[in-house]
Amino acid sequence: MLKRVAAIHDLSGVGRCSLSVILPTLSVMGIQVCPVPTALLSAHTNGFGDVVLKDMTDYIPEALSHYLRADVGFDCVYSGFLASEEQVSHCLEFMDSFKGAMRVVDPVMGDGGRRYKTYSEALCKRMGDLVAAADIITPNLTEASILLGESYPQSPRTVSEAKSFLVRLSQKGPGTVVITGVVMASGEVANIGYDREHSAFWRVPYETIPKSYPGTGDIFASVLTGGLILGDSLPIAMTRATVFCETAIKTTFGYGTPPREGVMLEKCLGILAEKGSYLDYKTL
Ligand code: PXL
Repeated sequence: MLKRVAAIHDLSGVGRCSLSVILPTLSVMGIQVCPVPTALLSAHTNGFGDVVLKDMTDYIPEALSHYLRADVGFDCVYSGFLASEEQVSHCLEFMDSFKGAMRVVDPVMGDGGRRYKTYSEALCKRMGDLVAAADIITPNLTEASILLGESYPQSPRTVSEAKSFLVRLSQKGPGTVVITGVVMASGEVANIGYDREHSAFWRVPYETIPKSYPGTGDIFASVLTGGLILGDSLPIAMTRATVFCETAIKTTFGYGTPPREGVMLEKCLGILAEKGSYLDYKTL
């Protein structure tokens, strides 16, 4: 049987982020994705000016009731971009309704040290409640700082600072924490991870390019989630996700397309269907 994921994210028509990239990414990995849209947007909120946004807050509990009536189950509930504070409660209800389902929270709130336009301080605060209920979280460094109530670190992180970030986030609830885009004192940029049960810390360094593409965090979290659902260990899932994002970013950079269009996922998805060897990880 194929595994099934409920993906509670927005659907943005242009700019390759959220459900527009999560659906093909998890599908090509052999996982069924059932979209639960939190909002419909004409485009993501990073580079297209004033977007059209239809809030889907009321839809989520109605969809959940239907799934429960129809005896539809999920192996994983995975949340991302939320459009209102009430949606945090709706995500928690969703997670509580499917006992044993893996709870993945990508606490989408900002990037590059800044909150996204639609994220109020109150919504960011509520995101902490969702993180507390998660098994796995995948913040970038901006989101990790918001969750910890700290300012965005301008300087590189030492190994002990990086470990402290991971452990303190894990103390909020999730047993597995992965932080993306951490500039390390060694000069490396890495995705770093912590598995509390095994007291294991991991880092997967990657090469950066001088451009930033929206949606790459969504792709990273999807590949990581897919890998874990398929039985990858944490370091292998992190490596699979890092290598895929690096490939998609470098492919796109080579074509010189505008960053607001996101990465050229269509050119790269095939890699995910192949059996790769993902052993380039290191301990942190
Ligand atoms: O990729 C994160 C994301 C998701 N959804 C929407 C966004 C963004 C980032 O800009 O605007 C609508």
